[in-house]
Amino acid sequence: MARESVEHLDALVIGAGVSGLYALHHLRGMGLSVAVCDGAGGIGGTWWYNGYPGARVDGPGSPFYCYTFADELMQEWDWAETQPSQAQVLAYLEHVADRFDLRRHIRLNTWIRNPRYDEAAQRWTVDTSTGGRISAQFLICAVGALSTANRPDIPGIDDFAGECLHTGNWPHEPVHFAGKRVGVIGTGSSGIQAIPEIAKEAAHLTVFQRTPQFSFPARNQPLTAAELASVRDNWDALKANMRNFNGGFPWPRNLRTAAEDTPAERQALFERLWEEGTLKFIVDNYSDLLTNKETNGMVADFVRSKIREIVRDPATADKLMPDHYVATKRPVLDNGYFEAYNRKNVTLVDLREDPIERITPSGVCTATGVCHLDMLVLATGFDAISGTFLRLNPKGRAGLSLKERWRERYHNYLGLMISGFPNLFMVHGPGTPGVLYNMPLGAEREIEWVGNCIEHLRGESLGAVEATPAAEAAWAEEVEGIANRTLYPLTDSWYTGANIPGKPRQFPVHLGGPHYFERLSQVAGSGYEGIEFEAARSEPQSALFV
Ligand code: NA7
Repeated sequence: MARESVEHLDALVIGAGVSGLYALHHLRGMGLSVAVCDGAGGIGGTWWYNGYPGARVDGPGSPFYCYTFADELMQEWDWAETQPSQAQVLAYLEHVADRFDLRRHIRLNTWIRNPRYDEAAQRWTVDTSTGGRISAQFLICAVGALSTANRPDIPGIDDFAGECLHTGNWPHEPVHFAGKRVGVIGTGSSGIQAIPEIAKEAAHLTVFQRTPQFSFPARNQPLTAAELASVRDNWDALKANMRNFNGGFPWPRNLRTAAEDTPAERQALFERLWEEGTLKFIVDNYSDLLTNKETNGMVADFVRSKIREIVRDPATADKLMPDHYVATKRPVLDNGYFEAYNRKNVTLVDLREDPIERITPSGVCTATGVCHLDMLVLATGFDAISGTFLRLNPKGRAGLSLKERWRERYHNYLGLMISGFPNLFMVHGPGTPGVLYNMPLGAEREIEWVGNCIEHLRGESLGAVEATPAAEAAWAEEVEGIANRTLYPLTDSWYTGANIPGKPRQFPVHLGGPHYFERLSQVAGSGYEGIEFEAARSEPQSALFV
C-alpha cells in the first residue's frame, strides 16, 4: 500500500483502555503532541472486549475502582452498585473520554504494526492498519495485562459447527442462550461470572472444569446514596489511603496472623468475611494467608466446607473442591456460582478424570463420550501480562525484537522500561504491581512517573532514555525476592505463565504494593538511578497540536 507521509508526534500511546486514556490526558496536559491508537471499535480496552454475561469488577469494589486524578469525577459520577457491571465501567470510561475531551486524539479501529526504533533519530516508527505511518519520540504501550484472549489449542476446535465465543472477545450484539445446549470451558473469573447467568437462560449448560477454584461471594448490591455521599465527603482522605495501603484500596489490611487467634476466633473471622463477601475475604484475612501454608490450609478448609454446604449433590461438590493454595490463582468473586450446580439444567464435567479428547462439529468429545452442544463458550483466559507486548513485538536497538529479548524471561526495569528499547514505556508491564493492584490507580501512578521522566529528559534537552541491563538484573532479584517469600510461585496460574504452553515460568508481579511506588520515587529522586539518558542527536521533530 502506498504510504502518504509520516506523521510526527511526541508520544504515541497504544491502547485506549483504562491506562491509555489516562496516558493521553496526562501527557497531553504536559504539552506533548499525543495520539492514541486502538484496534477495537470503541474505547475501554478490557472493558470493551469482556462484555460476557455476568462480567463485573471483581476487586474490593465500588466506588474505588476508579481514577483519582480529577476530584470532579468522584463528585459527578453516580456509581450504581458495589461490584459495577462491565456496562457501568464502560459508561464511566466513555464519560471520562467526553469530560476530558480525549476522543479527538483517539483513533479506533487502528492497529499498530511493526514498531521499530530508529537509533539515529531516537524515535519510534510504526505502521497502522489503516495505511498510515507514525513517528513518535516516545512509545507508550498501554496494551493491557489481560487483553490477548487464550484460545485453547484443542484438536478440532475450528470444526465446531455452532456458535463459538470467547469471553475475552465477546460480541457487541446480543447473544441468546434460550433453548440452547451450551458448553462452557474454563472456570476462572470469567467462567465463574458467566456460568450462573447462562444457566438461567440455557436449555442445558455443561461446564468443563480443568481446575476447581476458590470463589467467594461478591454480594453485589446497590450502592446507596448515603454511601456515595460519605465517600464524596471524605474523598481526600480516602484517596490518600488508597495510595498508602496495599492493593490500592482505602482499607488497611488485617495485621494479625492466624496463630494469634483461637480456632473459635478464626472460625468467627472466616464466617464474618464470607458473609460480608467481596475480595475483602482475602484482603481482610490473616496477614500470613499468602506466606504460611498452615494458615492458607485453614482458609482453604473453610471455603471447601462452604462449597459442601451450598452444593446439594455430594459427587458434584467433590469435583468442585479446589486443592491449590487459596488466592495463588486469581481469587474469584461470584454471584451464585456454586448454587448454579443445584439447578437441574447444569452439569459439571471434571476434565481431570474425563479429559477433552477433541471438539467435533456437534460438541465436545471427552474420554467417556460426546456432549452434544449448540454453543460453546471459551472462558479460557488470557496470555496475561506479557502476552500482548510480545504480540506487538517492538524492535529496539540493532533491530532486536522483544520476542528475542524476552525469550527466556521478561527483562525490565521497574516494570516500565526495557534495556535495548529506548524511549519505550510499558504500563502494567511485567515487574509492576499491575494485576495485583487497583488497576486505574496503578496506571495513574505509573504514568505520572513516566511523565516526570519524560519531563526530565526534555528539560535537559536529552534525546533518549533507557534502562541499564545491570538495573534490570537487580530489579528481577527484587521482584522475585518478594514473590519467593510467598506461596504464589508454587501454583500453576496465569500469573506464572503456566496457562500458556511454552511460556517462561516467571512470577512477574511486584508484590510490594505502596513500596513499589516508593521505589519509583527513590529512582527519580536519585537522578534516575539505573537509567541512562542519551544526548539529543537532532532538533525535536514534532509540532504541538491541540
Ligand atoms: P483464567 O483465570 O485464566 O481462567 C481460565 C480458565 O480456563 C481456567 O479455569 C483454566 O483452567 C481453563 N482453561 C484454560 N485452557 C483450558 C483448556 N485447554 N482446557 C480446559 N480448560 C482450560 O481467565 P479468566 O478470563 O477467567 O480470568 C482472567 C482475569 O480476567 C481475571 O483475573 C479477572 O481479573 C478478569 P486452569 O486453571 O488453567 O487449569
